[in-house]
Amino acid sequence: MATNRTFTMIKPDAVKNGHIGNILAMITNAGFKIVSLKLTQLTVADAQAFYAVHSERPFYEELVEFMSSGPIVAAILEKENAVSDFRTLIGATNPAEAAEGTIRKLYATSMGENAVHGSDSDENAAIESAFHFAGREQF
Ligand code: DAT
Ligand code: MG
Repeated sequence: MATNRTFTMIKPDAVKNGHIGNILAMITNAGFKIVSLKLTQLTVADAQAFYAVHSERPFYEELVEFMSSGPIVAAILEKENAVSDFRTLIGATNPAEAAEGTIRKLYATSMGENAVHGSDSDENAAIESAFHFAGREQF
C-alpha cells in the first residue's frame, strides 16, 4: 500500500484545554510521521472557506465561530492509508459515539467542540494541506 498523507487540526477546545502534547503523542505513537506543523489561528473568513462544504448545514455558523475562536495546531501527517487510519484514530464526530481509546473519546467535549479534524479523502487532504501550508513547509 502506498504511503500517503492526511491533514489534521487540533481544534481550539483541545488547544485551550492543554491537550496539544498528548494528542501529538497519540498521533506519532500510532505511526504517523509529522511532515508539516504549526500553531496558527483561522480568521472568520478562513473558517468559512475551510468548511464551505457545510455552509447550508444548521451548525455552520457555530462551527465557523468556534473554529476561529482561538489558536489551532495544523499538521500534515504521513503513513500508509493515512486518511482512513487517521479517521479511525480520531473516532466518531460525536464523542458520545467515539470508540474507547480514540482522540475524540479522550479529549472532545461535544459534537461541535470535538478536539480534532481529520480529512475525509485523499483529494480533500491535498486541498486542506495546501490551504494551510506552502510547499516549502511540507517536508
Ligand atoms: P468530521 O469532523 O467528523 O469530519 P463533519 O465533516 O460531518 O465531521 O463536520 C465537520 C464539523 O462540524 C464536525 O467536526 C463538528 C461540526 N459538526 C458536525 N455535525 C454537527 C452537529 N450536528 N452539530 C454541531 N456541530 C456539528
Ligand atoms: Mg469532515
